[in-house]
Amino acid sequence: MDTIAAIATPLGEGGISIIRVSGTSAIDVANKLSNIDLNQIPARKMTLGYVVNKGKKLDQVLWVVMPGPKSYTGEDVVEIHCHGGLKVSELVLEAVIEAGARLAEPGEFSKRAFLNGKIDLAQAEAIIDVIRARTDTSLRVAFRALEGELSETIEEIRDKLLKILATLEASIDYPDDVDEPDVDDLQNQMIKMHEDIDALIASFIKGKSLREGYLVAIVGRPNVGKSSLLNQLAKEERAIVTDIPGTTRDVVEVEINVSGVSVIFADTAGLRETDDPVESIGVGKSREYVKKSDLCLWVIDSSEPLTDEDYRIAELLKDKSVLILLNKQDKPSKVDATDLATLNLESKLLPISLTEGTGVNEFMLELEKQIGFSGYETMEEVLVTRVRHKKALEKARMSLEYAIENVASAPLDLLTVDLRQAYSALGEITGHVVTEDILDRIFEEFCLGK
Ligand SMILES: Nc1nc2c(ncn2[C@@H]2O[C@H](COP(=O)(O)OP(=O)(O)O)[C@@H](O)[C@H]2O)c(=O)[nH]1
Ligand SMILES: [Mg+2]
Repeated sequence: MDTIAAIATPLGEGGISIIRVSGTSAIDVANKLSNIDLNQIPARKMTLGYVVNKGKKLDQVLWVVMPGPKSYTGEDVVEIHCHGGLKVSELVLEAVIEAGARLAEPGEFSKRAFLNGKIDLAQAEAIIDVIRARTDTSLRVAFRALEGELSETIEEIRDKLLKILATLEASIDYPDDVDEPDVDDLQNQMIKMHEDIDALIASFIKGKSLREGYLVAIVGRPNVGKSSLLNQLAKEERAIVTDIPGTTRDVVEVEINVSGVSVIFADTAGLRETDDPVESIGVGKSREYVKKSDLCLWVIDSSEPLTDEDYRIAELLKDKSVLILLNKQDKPSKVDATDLATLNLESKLLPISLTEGTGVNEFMLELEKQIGFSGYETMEEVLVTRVRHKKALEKARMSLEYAIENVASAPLDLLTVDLRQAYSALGEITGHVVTEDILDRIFEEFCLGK
């Protein structure tokens, strides 16, 4: 394949910067710029030298030559470790391009690693998850996927499917020599596979929040204590708290690790009808956050009776998962259980006083229960973290369901059609079955130089 190059380290000032070159002529291209013969230096060891361009020394560097197939991409790879400055890495990259390499597209190194069979598609996706992980738990999950845990689980199911297919096909092709397979046995095997796939699909709820993080919108009327709640969670004054309704106009986001899950808490403008143009934009944003959030914390001022605004909020939150915080418990309560029942929300109610700090621990425990993720280290469960994987599993499950339903009545060759579909749907996850545009979409998300 043609030779590609990119800066593999983040752009900025640092100790070193690595320019990575990969492709059929990687060593030849790099050799044009090296003061030492890169064909003669020991493979996969660092050798001190210079990058020399048009007779001028550009930088003192460490050269590393990794001949394929024992390299990240499976092709010949050269790494140039130069000083970690913006200009110097830029000039070295330019020199490499002038010497005959092409600038790599985002994720192109990893794409080549996939195309050359160094990693499967689920592992390639795990690489980007390792890089993007924000908490120890999400890092563990991504790393286990990179080590091939998910791929192995999928391959095991595919192997079983293949065995069944082979048995069925043998009895279709050689009806005189091979007995018809036992229907009960076939059905049991398929039911077991169906259960395994079901469990994987069910793990997506947890897997998704671990990989993508979680968005919690703090909503409610003005002046109920939303910003006070955000500050309490952030353990610092992140949002302005005053007794003037309409203080918060823009959304203030704080990221917090809630037992392994990276959670963004968004403090929003109080929901009310307003003539103030700035505040009204803020209220519009609050509504958007409600829509895109995974959980809403609805703060209610229990020292004031419910208003029409509260009923409008209840309407807005109707299809969301909601925790209701009855704040200002230090003051005499004007809201009772009967009032709250009229809101028609089946949400958990938590009494709290943000100024006194009462109820805060109970609230944190409830939050951890709803979104937290502890004990992953010791867990055997393989997690599905990507929509792409979940969709493929659902496709496989559907084909398997057809097969299970029809196993007793349908002709054998019809059964093989369903099973083959399940087999190929699962193959999409590991990349055994993949189209060019799916590949492009996956590697587009990567950073340059990876
Ligand atoms: N008495 C009492 N006042 C509170 C409590 N929580 C917040 N407040 C006060 O309520 C007012 C509005 O708080 P703020 O957090 O700005 O509310 P927001 O408009 O919903 O963001 C401020 O004066 C807070 O000090 C509480 O638990 N008890
Ligand atoms: Mg506020």
